[in-house]
Amino acid sequence: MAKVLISAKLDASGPELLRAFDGIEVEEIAPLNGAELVDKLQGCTGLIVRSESKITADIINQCPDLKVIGRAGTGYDNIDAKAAAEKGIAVLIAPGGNTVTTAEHTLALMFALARHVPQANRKLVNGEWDRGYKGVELTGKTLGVVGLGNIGAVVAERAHGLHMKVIGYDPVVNTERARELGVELLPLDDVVKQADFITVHTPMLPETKHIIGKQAFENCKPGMRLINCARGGLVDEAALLEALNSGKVAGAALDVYEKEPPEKGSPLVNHPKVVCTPHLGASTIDAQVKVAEIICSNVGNFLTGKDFVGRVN
Ligand code: 9EZ
Repeated sequence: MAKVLISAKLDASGPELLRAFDGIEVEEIAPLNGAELVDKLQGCTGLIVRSESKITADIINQCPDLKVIGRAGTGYDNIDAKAAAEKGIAVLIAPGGNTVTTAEHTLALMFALARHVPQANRKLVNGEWDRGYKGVELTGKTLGVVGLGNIGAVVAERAHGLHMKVIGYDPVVNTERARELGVELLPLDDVVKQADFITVHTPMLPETKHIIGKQAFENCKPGMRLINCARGGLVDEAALLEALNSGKVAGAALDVYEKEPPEKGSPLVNHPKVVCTPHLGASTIDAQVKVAEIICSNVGNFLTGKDFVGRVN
């Protein structure tokens, strides 16, 4: 009997799928860390976590029965996948479960940014009837999509429905795929020069750190608006603050931050030209159901010798 420990709060549909596998026993507990987690993992062949548990080499080395670690989501910064590989432990993610939800949050923030929705809402709640906000239309504007993986591609597709012109930069996407997406592929500098709105959707890599920084804010159109629903480190926050204060950048919509949560009173979070949310990109009921089902069936398939997807190590 294989035992899988779920150290996370998952949508019930996932564990239900996992329990339906022959020969798999499931225990669900709150997200644990350190010695407490090691203790619960003795005798377990599978582990499923979200982002709360840090699966270090130290933990991995103390769990000799472990064969597979599932991450209910897509990023896996909280799992030492290399240390796992060295012990022959597979790390699986739930590819695709968050894609549409995160793309939709990007669009929500783009609309909010274009029409100052949060700022106007705040004033009205505070008893002020201020009709002075002048937004901009999205129709006819150019959207620059930096990173055309799964999420970037959905954003691009939806933006066409809004009658935006979509241009993009991604060194790993070929012209054939770009044509399929209806996106004009350009060097990053040209995307930055031409876009009215820029949205970033790259993975966090050494070469993507501050991919939107001082240089981008120098080269961009005056009045450009920036959206980041991907990773905090992709945008240089100090350079963004300067560009907002100088007036070069008209606004920014942020769901992610270099440090999460940002400092209380952060000048960016409190900036009148910034609309922001606390890393809610993947937070829908629908995505949580999908992610739970994908990771649980994936771990179940792995442990019963069936086809699985999303191994990252
Ligand atoms: C995009 C990327 C890297 C990148 C890397 C991968 C899908 N995707 N996109 C922009 N895997 C640098 C700049």
